[in-house]
Amino acid sequence: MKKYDLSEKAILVGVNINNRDDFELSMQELFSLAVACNLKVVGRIDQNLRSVQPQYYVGTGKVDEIRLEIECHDADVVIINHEITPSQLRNLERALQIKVLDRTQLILEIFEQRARTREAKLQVEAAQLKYLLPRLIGSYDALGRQSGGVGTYNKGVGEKKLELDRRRVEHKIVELNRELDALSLERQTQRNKRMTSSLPSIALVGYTNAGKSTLLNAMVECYSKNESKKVFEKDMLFATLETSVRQIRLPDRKVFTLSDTVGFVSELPHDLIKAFRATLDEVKEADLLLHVIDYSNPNYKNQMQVTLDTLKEIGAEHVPLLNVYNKTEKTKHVFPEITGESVYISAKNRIGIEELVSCIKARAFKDYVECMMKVPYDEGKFLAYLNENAMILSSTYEEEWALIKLECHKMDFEQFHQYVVES
Ligand SMILES: Nc1nc2c(ncn2[C@@H]2O[C@H](COP(=O)(O)OP(=O)(O)OP(=O)(O)O)[C@@H](O)[C@H]2O)c(=O)[nH]1
Ligand SMILES: [Mg+2]
Repeated sequence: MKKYDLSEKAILVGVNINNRDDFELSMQELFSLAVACNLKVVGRIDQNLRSVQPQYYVGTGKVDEIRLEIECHDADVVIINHEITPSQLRNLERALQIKVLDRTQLILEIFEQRARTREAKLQVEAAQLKYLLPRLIGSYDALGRQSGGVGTYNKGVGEKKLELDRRRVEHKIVELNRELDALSLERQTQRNKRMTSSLPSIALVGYTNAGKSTLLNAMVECYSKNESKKVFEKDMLFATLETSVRQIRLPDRKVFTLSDTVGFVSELPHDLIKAFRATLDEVKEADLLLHVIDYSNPNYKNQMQVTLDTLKEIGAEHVPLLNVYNKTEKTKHVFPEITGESVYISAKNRIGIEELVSCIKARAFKDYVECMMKVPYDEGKFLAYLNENAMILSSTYEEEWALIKLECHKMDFEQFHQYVVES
């Protein structure tokens, strides 16, 4: 697919159906998506309609207006604020004589530009091909159906080529999915390894640009010796595409894993969500989700709903959720504050991190018990296990055994009950 650079000029086109109050915000978001795709936005055309028009998405008169706008700015691409049908795309490209991208394609483009790991690249490619499949026909219009004729053996050149290509694309999708399944299995093995170490796993989820990566970095800065473990954060939609997992060790030696994940956006292409299912398994299998919200965004409520809907779509609606209202310093809300299932913080200014941690502890470590164990020195393996899997609070060494005050998972407590001297 064609790449874009800042020298390419884009015109945004949006239909406001029935005067939606969030129309302006959604056009602003389209602007940010275009910028994230490295395009320079030079113009914008809106139209109020009761429903989108079947032929061109906009009304016929608007098509002329868009054409004028293109000429006026010497634009290279038109971006539509919806997913349009294959025939609307074809009609618009023919009428305007330039490239037309819809919202879905734009998001796919951004993902393609950002994908770094093999898995992310394959996931994006699979989603792109699925998007392409019903749209293949447009590219072969020029070849036409010259031969006309009767029966399938007498198809036009264009049709035959199209069928061949369609089969090739379908085959490629199957191949990609096979490779993705293999990678997903690998990921599952890694996750299983992590899970047997019984550390609680916590995942950051939320709308794109809410501050998930900034919060992960804040936690790493506060609770990890190794600052090189920081991840990429930026004021740009879809800064993060790959899941990163970090170990966080709290001062009381409680340890958990924290994963940063890809952000969500309204109308995130369905195939893209499906393609990213392996990466998002991290979310589905977490013990706790931190729903990071850009509280300073006037559209934050809508964004929260999009996140909840997307979580449902990936099958993660059962995982306990803590609302983390971020960027609170930009609002009038007094913070840091904890209320019920919500905590108000500023990840960038590292304010409210301790409050957040206390909320995490109350939820992720509720199955932990404090006890005293007496472990003979010849049980070296068990001591090593405790070091790895329990929070050692203090230890005293006597002649034949160590007396260890610790906090461990309820399951470990029951399994190793013979060592417990006090609880
Ligand atoms: N004012 C303010 N800005 C913040 C805060 N937290 C994060 N940001 C900014 O918000 C922007 C996005 O932050 P990221 O951490 O990259 O957001 P993200 O949720 O990881 O975004 P994606 O990876 O794109 O989904 C950056 O410019 C951050 O500096 C905050 O508490 N206050
Ligand atoms: Mg991020």
